[in-house]
Amino acid sequence: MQEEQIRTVFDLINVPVALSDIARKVVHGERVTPSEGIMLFEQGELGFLGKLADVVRQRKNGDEVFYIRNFHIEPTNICVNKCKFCSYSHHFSKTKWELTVDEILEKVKAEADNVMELHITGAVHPDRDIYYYGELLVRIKAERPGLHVKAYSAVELDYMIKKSGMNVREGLGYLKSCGLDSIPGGGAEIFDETIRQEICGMKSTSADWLKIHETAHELDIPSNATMLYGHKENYAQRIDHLERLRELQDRTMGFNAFIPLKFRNINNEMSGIPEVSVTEDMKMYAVARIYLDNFPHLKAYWPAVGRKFAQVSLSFGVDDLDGTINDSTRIYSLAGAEDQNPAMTAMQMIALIREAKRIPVERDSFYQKCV
Ligand code: V47
Ligand code: SF4
Repeated sequence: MQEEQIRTVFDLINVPVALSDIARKVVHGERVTPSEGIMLFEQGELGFLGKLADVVRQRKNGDEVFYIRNFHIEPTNICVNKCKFCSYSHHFSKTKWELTVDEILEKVKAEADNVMELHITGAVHPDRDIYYYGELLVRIKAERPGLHVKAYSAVELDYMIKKSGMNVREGLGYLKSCGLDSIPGGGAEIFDETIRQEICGMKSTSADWLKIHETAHELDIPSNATMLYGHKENYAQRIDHLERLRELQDRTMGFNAFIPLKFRNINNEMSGIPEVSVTEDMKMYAVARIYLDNFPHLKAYWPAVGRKFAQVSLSFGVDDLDGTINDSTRIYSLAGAEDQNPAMTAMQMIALIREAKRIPVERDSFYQKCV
C-alpha cells in the first residue's frame, strides 16, 4: 500500500531525487526536517506537493471535511497596537466601535439555537481589563450554557493579563473559571523576531504568544495556531514558524488546527506589497500539512481566501473549512477579501464540500461529529 502511494506521488511528474527521498519519508510516516521543509517550498511542484499533502490528510482524516455552525463577535477595533498589515483597527479603518457587554449579549441572543460555537476576538482596547472580559464570558454562559466560547487571541490575553498583575497561569485560570473554553489562533503572525519587529513591533512577542498557548494547554484549554504569510517573510522563516509550533505541539498536544492566513493588502500600511498567487497559497497549505505531522487538522478560513479557493485547498491537505460565520466578522472584508458579507448556510457548506468529492461532517469545537 505504501509503495503504491509513493508511486502515485511519483507518477505525476519527474521528481528530483532529493524530493523523492522526502516523499518516501512522508509516506512512511517519518518527520520532515527544517531543511527538507524549505526544499519542499523551493523545489516542490504544485501537483507533487498536493499529492504528498493528500497522503497526510488521508492518513489523519480520510475523506472527511469538517465544518461548524459558528459566529464571531468582535468587541472593539480600538487598539493600542499599530500592526502595519492591519486594515481593521481604528488607526486605518474608517469605522470605530466598542461594544458594551449588554450589546454583545444582544448579539448572542439573536443567534439561532443550533449554533455551536462563538469566536470572540478583536483589537487590544487600552481601557478594557480582564474583569470586563471575564464578566462577558460569565454572562454569555448564563444566557447560552451549551455554547462553546473560543475567545481572545494570545495578544489580547497578554495585554489583559499583564494589566491585571496576574501571571499567565492565574489569568488563564480565572478566565477558564468564567467560561473560557478554548483560544483562537490569532496574533501569531510570523514568529521570526526580525520580521515581527518590522510588521508588528508593538505586539506581544513570539515567546509571549507561545507561552500563553503552552500554559493554556497545561490548563486543558485547547487552542488553534495561525501564521500570517505572503508579506516580507521568506521560506526559511515560514518553516521556522512551523517548527516552533510543531515543537510545542510535541510537548502539549493542545493544538486542534493550524490556519495559514494569507496577507491581504487593501487599506493598510503594507498595501504596497502585492498579494501572493493562488499557487503560493496552495503550496503553503500543502507544506503545512506535510510539516505539521502532529496537528490533527488543517483549516482554510474561507472568509480570508474566498470560498472558491477554500474548496480548491481541499486538494492540498485541508480538512476543515471553519464554519457558517453568519456575516459576523470584519477583519477580512476590511482588508480586501472577496466576501464582503461572509456567511454560508450549512447547506452551502455541504454542497461546496460534496462538489470536491469529500464527505461533509458537521463538528463541534472538539471535532466530535454532530449527529
Ligand atoms: O492575528 C489581520 C490576521 C488574525 C490581516 O482560531 C490579517 O479558528 C491577512 O486569527 N491580511 C485574526 N490577515 C484572525 C484569526 C483567526 C481567524 C479565523 C479562525 C481562527 C481560529 C483564527 O487575522 C490576526 C492576523 O494574523 N490579519 N489583518 C490582513 N490584512
Ligand atoms: Fe490591533 Fe490586532 Fe490590528 Fe494589530 S492586528 S493593530 S493587535 S487589531
